[in-house]
Amino acid sequence: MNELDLLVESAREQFAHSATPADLENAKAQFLGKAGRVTELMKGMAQLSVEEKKTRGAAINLAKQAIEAALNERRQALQDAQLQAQLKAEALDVTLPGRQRGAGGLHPVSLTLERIQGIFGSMGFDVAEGPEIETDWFNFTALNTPEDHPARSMHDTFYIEGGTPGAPNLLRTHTSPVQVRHAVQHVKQHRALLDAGQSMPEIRVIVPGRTYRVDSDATHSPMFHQCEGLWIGENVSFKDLKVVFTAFCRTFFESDDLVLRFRPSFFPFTEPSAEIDIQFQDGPLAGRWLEVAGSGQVHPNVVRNMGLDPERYIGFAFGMGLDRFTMLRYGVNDLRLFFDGDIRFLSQFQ
Ligand code: 2NL
Repeated sequence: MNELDLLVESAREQFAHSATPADLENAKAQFLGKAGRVTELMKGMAQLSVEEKKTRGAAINLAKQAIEAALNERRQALQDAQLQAQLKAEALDVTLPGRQRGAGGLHPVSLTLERIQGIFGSMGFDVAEGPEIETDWFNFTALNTPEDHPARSMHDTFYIEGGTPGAPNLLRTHTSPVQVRHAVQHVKQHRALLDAGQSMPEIRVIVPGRTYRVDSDATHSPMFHQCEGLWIGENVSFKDLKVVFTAFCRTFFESDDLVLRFRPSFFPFTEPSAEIDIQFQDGPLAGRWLEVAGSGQVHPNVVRNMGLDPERYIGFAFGMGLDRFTMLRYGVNDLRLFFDGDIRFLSQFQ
């Protein structure tokens, strides 16, 4: 092997030993750089004759081209290797199972509300909603609640900023104020009929929503859910209340032989008033009386505050705790479970 072949061979070897592009560029400089071996050989031709220069120059050029070819080959190989390594490192295993995301579902209290809305909807009740921050008027005064009623004390009601002197705004303690708002709107809408002495369409509505009272233990939460109902017309009686609420409870609890008891009671906004108790005939609660709602014939003062003549319009109202209905239906014994947000509890209702 002549000197030039050895040089090319040595370049190939060095290039082959260069493991990175930077190593390779260093190796290249040794052969093709300004002070490299090929440049040296070129300089070494200075003393040669013209003829000798021709053949020597051609030979050196061939060697130089061979080295450049070897260099490019190695460059390409390193690039390929780097790409392969990157592809391997960034490889996606498309056969791995995806990350599971649960479907989620409705909260048990929402499930109860959906049931209640469905049942009352089938009996022709609308659903109304309204503000959780209320005025003293809609929450208490319009509902015939006297100034000195205990419900109005700081002890029972969350008062907040705003309102008028002596009548601060508050977090509604029941959803009744929304029924008053709904009735007032309804009456306004049908004012012309009423003024003409004609009949207005009946008010038949349920109002579900969050309510607030200063109270907290295993069966009371400062925020709880209520659903109230109101039916007002020219000929709506206490009997209708019994029929409607009995049908509702039997459907809700899927029990045709469920017995209801309307026990005399008192509320400022109804007269007469009754607590509604239910009794299951079988199952774990069989024979026990359970209080599930308050009810009564809407007080004439409340009918008047709705903008209606109590001599002509009459009806009934009721109020029930959604949380309590949910506890009864699913056999849950601690109300706080509904508000802890523990997925192990909540997922049992899906
Ligand atoms: C209870 C008691 C009740 C009402 C709510 C009502 C609403 C209007 C007029 C008259 Cl607009 N009354 N609501 C009546 C009686 C009882 O709820 O213990 N609820 C859980």
